[in-house]
Amino acid sequence: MLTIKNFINGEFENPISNDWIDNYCPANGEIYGQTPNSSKADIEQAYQAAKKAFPNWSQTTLEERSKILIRISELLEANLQYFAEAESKDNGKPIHLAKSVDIPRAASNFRFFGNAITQFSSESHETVGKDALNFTLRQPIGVVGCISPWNLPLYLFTWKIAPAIAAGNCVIAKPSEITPVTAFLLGDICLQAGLPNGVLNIVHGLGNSTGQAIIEHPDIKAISFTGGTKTGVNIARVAAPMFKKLSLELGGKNPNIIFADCDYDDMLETTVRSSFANQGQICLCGSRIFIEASIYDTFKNDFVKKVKALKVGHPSNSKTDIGALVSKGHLEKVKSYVNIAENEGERIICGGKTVSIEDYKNGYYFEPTVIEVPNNECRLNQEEIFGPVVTIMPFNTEEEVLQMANDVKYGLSATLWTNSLKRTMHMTTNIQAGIIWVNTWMLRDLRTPFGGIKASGIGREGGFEAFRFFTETKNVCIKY
Ligand code: TXE
Repeated sequence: MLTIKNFINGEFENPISNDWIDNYCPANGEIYGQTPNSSKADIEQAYQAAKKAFPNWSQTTLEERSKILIRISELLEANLQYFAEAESKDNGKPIHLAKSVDIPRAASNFRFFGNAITQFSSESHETVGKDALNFTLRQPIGVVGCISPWNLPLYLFTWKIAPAIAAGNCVIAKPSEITPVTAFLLGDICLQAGLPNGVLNIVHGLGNSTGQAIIEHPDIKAISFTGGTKTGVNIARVAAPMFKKLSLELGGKNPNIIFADCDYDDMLETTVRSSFANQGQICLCGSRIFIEASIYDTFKNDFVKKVKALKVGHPSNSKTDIGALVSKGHLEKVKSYVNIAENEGERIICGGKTVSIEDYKNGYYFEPTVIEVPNNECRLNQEEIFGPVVTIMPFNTEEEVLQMANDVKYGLSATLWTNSLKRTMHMTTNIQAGIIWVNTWMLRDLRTPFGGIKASGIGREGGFEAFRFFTETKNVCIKY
């Protein structure tokens, strides 16, 4: 049985209240670990450690900070197999995905922000005609909170932590209680890399106890959060009276818009990935697929053939395309949407059922599912399912599909398939989303702004945007 501990002031600690949560393995449904359910008292202990570390850390040279972050990155790379196995076991994702995407990206997060901080600079403005010079300082905030979800556990956890500490802050970070293991293992890597005690404190527990204690703490001045929209609403409500800085990356219901003039084979291959990668549990997955009517039937046949060929299996099997969903509760949620589709009379073209895997009968497996919907107003097109379920429907004109793409409360990302430049410009300027991919999906450059609009959140992560979030801006005007 694995016992996960909090990492506070460079020490591994039990929760003060001695309250624990079971940690499940999604591949077989068995309990294999215990996670602290930390309380206010643990958060206070972490806060005191972070507060104590801040004066020195914020004055550490950029070269030194950069060196430590890059060392963390190298240590993650050196332990790739170990971390990938842990991530796959904890989350249910195929091991090859954890090994090729999750852990390499966690390492890249530290390397990228370790390098980027050496290039981040302040601005100066000469106020011509008034004998004055303004300069703008961007100073670390102090103690900040980072809260991350279960779908890309170490990948998203480090996406927040790396820029926060690179910018000179001290951090209290909470991974999802559903996938705590790789965050726990990161503590040891930080010690090996020589990160001073208290700079990063990793505290485990449930959202409504540990998470709530972080957001309610009056001296944790900024919160970077990725997770569900409902949780984001609660965080905004709690944080507003304290004027905390907030970055909220929330849910999505992203359109994947396919025009007949696209590169068909490339589109088909990528659409399978953008629908079902990571069991469809990525906030950027294109879960509403709109296809130009002239190629609708061809697409439907070809797509379904490819989806049926996807292998649902144990995450450790190298041939597995679709692993286990993250939890029993989440499996139930995904299943409930298939029931809704049936009740609403929508056509389930393939999938729609749980899968029983030999020797792992209690695992949380679900078939990749394609549902044909009659309109964009149905619940399946309006609500985030966050699993291996996509809808398809035809459209006739640009205006019609644009209207449907935007007629949803979310605005995270969109994917567009076309070879027309004119159409690309018209669509991309009018789609309501923070991130748009044209003729590709999930092609990431860490310098670019990342985040959504509408119910998908506020603020942008990535590149210097992340440093702007994790710093306070101060302007100084000197009259000479
Ligand atoms: O997310 P939660 P859940 C969506 C997806 C999914 C739904 C719910 O639709 O089905 O959200 O997932 C912490 N104060 N996304 O319930 O609860 C929690 O402990 C402070 C989209 O897992 O939002 C965890 O660390 N923190 C998404 C984190 O918030 C709180 C990824 C996310 O959990 C808290 C995941 C509170 N009161 C789910 N309550 C994306 N955008 O990528 C919970 N938390």
